[in-house]
Amino acid sequence: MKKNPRHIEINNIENPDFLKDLSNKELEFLAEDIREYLIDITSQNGGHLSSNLGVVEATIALCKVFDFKKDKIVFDVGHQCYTYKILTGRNLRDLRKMGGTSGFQKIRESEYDHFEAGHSSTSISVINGFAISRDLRGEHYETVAFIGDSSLCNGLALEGINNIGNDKHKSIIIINDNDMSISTPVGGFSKMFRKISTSDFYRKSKHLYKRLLSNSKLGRFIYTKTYDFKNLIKRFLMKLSLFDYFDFSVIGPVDGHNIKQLTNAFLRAKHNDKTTIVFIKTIKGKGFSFAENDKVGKWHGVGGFNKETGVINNSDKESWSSLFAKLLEKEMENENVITITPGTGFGSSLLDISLKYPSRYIDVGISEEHAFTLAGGLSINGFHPVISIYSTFLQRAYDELSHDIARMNLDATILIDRSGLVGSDGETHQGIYDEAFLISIPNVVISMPSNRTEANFLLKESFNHHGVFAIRYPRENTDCLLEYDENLSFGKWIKTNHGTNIALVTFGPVVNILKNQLPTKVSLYNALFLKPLDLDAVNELLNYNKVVIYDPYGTKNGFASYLSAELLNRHFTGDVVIKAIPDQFIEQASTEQQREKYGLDIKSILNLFK
Ligand SMILES: Cc1ncc(C[n+]2csc(CCOP(=O)(O)OP(=O)(O)O)c2C)c(N)n1
Repeated sequence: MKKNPRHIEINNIENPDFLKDLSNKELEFLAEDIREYLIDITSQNGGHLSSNLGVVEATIALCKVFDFKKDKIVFDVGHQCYTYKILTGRNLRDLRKMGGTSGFQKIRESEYDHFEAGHSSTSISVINGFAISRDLRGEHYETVAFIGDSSLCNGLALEGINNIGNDKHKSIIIINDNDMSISTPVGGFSKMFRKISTSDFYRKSKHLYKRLLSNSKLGRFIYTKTYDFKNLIKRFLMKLSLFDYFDFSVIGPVDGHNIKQLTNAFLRAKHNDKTTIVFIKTIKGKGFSFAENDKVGKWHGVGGFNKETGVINNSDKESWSSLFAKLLEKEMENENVITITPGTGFGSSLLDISLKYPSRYIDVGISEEHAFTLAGGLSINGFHPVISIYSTFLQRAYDELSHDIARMNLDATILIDRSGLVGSDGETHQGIYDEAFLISIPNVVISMPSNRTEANFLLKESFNHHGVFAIRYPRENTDCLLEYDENLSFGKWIKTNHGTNIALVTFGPVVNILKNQLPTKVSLYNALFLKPLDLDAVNELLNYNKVVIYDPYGTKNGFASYLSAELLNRHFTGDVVIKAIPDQFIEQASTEQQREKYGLDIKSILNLFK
C-alpha cells in the first residue's frame, strides 16, 4: 500500500498551481498515479501510450517551474501531451472521442494550449515566432519547445534550430531523448544523441570530481554551487554535439525521471538569458513493461488493449496496409525495387520487408521531403522506388514529388496508406487532401482499388508504367475485399451495374457494398483510376440524366471536382450531385460518425435513389 501524504485526485485537478506546494516525494507519487491513469485511459480509448508514459515527470517538473498560462509551451507532434492535459484540468475519459478531448494540443480546449500540431518538427519554428513576437512587443514570458530526438532530425526542426541559433530571441528547447522514434531511430543524428547521453569518459570523470570534492565541507559546498562549471566541463569532456557550435547554453543530459534534477535544470534554463537547450534522457513506455520493452513501435500508438495481458485489440481481418505490404514483398524479388519509408514502416506493416531485404529497405526517419528526392535520385539511376507514406504526411513532400520526380517523369510507385478519413487522430491526420493536390501535378497517375484483385493489378501496373503511379488505400480492414476476375486494364473504369437514367461514379472499398444494394435504375462505375479519367466512360456518362459522384475518401476538391469539370467541358446537360468530404478540416470521431455527419455513409447514398 502506497503511503502518499497528500493524495491528489486526478479527476479533480483544475490547473497546475497546486504543484508548487508539493514536495518532490509527493510529485513522485503523483507521477505514479498519472501513469496508472494513462494506462487505464489508453487501454480503453487508444492513443499514444509509450510517448506519454515517458514524459510524466518532465511534464510535472515543467508545470511546476513555468506558468503556462503566461509562458508558452509547444509539444512537438503533440502526441505526448496527455500529462499536460491532466495537469491543466482536462478530463481524458473522452480522449479521442467525438466532441471529446483531443489527443494533441488544441487551442479551443484550454488557455494552456498556445498552438496546435499533429505533424512533427514544428515546435522550434513556432516558439521562435512566439519569442520574436514577445520581444518586438516588449512582453515577458518564456517560450518552450518540447521535442523528441527523432522529431528533431527532421529538416523543418533543423531549419528552426539554424534560425534560433542565430538570433537574440531567447527560447528554451527541451530535447527528449528516449532513443526511440515510433520504433528504433535511424540516421546519424540518433548516433549523436547516443554519444551525448552515454559518454563513458564523462560519467567516470563526473564520479571522480564528486568523490574528490565530497571529502571536505568546502568541497561539498563547491560541488553544489558550481553547476555552470560542471556543465562546462561536461560539455568539454563529451564529444561536441551540433548544438555546441551554436550560441546556445546547453544543459544536461538530465535524468528525465528524476523530478528534482528536472526541476533544477528547467529553473536554470528559465533564469538564463540565452536560448537554452535542455537534454533530458527518458525511457519510452516507462512503467508499463510491454511498452518499455517494445522496439518495433507496437505500443507507440495503440487502439485499445488489455492492461493485464498486454494483448492489443486487433481485428482478425487483414488491414489494407498489411495487404499492400504482402503484395510489395513479392515485388521486392525484383532487385530493381527499393522500398522507402519515412518513419512509418511499422504502421504500414513493412517489418517483413525490412528483415528480408535490408539493403533495399530504406527508413529515412521523419524526413518525407528527403524520402521523395532520394527516390528521384534512385529512379534516374534505373531503380524503381516504392515510397510507402501516410496520406497526411505526403503533404510534406508535395514539392519534392512535383519538382524532383514528376517533372522529369521519373518512375516511382507511391503507396498512400491511410487515405481517407482516419477517425480519432482528428484534423491533423486526415488523409483526404492528397487527391486534390496530386491531381494538380502533371505526370501523376492516381488510383484506388476496391478489392484484392485490383490492389494486385494496380501495384503490378505501377511497375510497368512510365512515370509516377500513386495507389491510395484506407485505414480500414479489408472486410469488403472480394476476389473478382475482372478484365482490368490501365486507365479503364469498371461498370458493374447497368442501370437506366442515373449513374453513380465511385471507387475504393465502398464499391463492394454498393454494387449489391443499388436499385436497378442506377449504373455503377468503379473509377479505380482517379487520374487520368477514363474518357470513354466519361463520354458514356453524358447519356444519363443524373451523375452522382460519391467520394468518401477525399474532399470535393479532388476527384469530384476533376470529373465535374470534365463533364462540363463535354457539355453535360444533366444534374451532377457531389457527395464528397466538404472543404473543411474534419474533427476527431470514429470514421463511421464522420461519414454519417457529412451524409457520406452508405445509407445516405442509397437514400438518394429512393
Ligand atoms: C511529419 C510527420 N511524419 C511522421 C509522423 C508520425 N510520427 C508521430 S510520432 C513519431 C515519432 C516521434 O519520435 P520522437 O520525436 O522521438 O518522439 P517520441 O514519440 O519518441 O517521444 C512519428 C514518426 C508525424 N507525426 N509527422
